[in-house]
Amino acid sequence: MAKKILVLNGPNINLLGKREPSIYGRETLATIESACKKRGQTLGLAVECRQSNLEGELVGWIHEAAYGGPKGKRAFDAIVLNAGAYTHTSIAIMDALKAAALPVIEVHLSNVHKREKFRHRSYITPVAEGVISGFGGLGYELAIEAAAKRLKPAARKR
Ligand code: DHK
Repeated sequence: MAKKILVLNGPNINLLGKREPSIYGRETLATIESACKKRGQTLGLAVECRQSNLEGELVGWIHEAAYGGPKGKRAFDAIVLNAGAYTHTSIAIMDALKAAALPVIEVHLSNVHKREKFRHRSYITPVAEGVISGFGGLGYELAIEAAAKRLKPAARKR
């Protein structure tokens, strides 16, 4: 069975294309999500994408990824996460990721380290496999690649 990746986006990411395009680009979330699914298909992975402006909903989806499968087992094998501004504030999301104990790839469209100081701190990074920041929508595809490599290290040759 194909491994499953859950791509989660947090607050304001639904406004991509309209929102501060000089920072976040003109690509819409729908375009990014379909590119993620295509990249997943190429790599033999099933990709599901969700977005929420609510912290608790993101926490619930992380729980579901880890424990919402048959017999309370995992429903997804890895999470690609852009938690938006919750990246810099949410102990609840960090704790949910710790509890889930699934591989997490953190993504940011912008290079957060070139921006305001409050964006330099991430509660996600300490529990993530790695971080991709500053490559716009491409970052999500790179994250899917990284997840594929993480999930099938032996099968993928480079
Ligand atoms: C997205 C947001 O919404 C911001 O709050 C983060 C991140 C950066 C991004 O670059 O994708 O600070």
